[in-house]
Amino acid sequence: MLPEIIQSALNEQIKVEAESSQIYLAMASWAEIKGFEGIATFMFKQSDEERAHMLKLLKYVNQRGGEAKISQLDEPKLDYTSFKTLFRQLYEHEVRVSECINILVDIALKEKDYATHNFLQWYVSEQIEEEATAKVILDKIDLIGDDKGGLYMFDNDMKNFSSTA
Ligand code: OFO
Repeated sequence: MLPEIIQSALNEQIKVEAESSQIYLAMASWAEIKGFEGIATFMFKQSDEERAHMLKLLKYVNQRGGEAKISQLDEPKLDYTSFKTLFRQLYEHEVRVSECINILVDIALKEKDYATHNFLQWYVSEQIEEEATAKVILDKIDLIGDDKGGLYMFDNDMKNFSSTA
């Protein structure tokens, strides 16, 4: 059985992952409308990955005899000034998600729930990758500056850019 405190913390994280999926879906749709085909492809993929993270948690909670909760989600509030601001927000969002995961790991340790602690290690590694990917993308964007040709190439590169295996 899952301790109550762990169940509710994991359910909170289910919501966080679902909101991440919505955020990247909103970014994908914006990029598609603006004609950034590669960025849109990348964001749609990110959105799918976050949904997979959400499902993984949901299944774990149920498998441990708990009850996964599906919460109402808030509409993503994003600054759509440019694709640069989108990627900045993506990075900042991933940093916040990492903080949530760290808090969860902490709770699992305090509760001596070693199964959950072990389960969460996958998310710890995932966040390292996602933060690193977001950083690489931000560095690329800085390199491009206002160069239109660079932007074209960047958008093209993003089609095959994937954060995780
Ligand atoms: Fe990138 O947030 Fe999921 O784990």
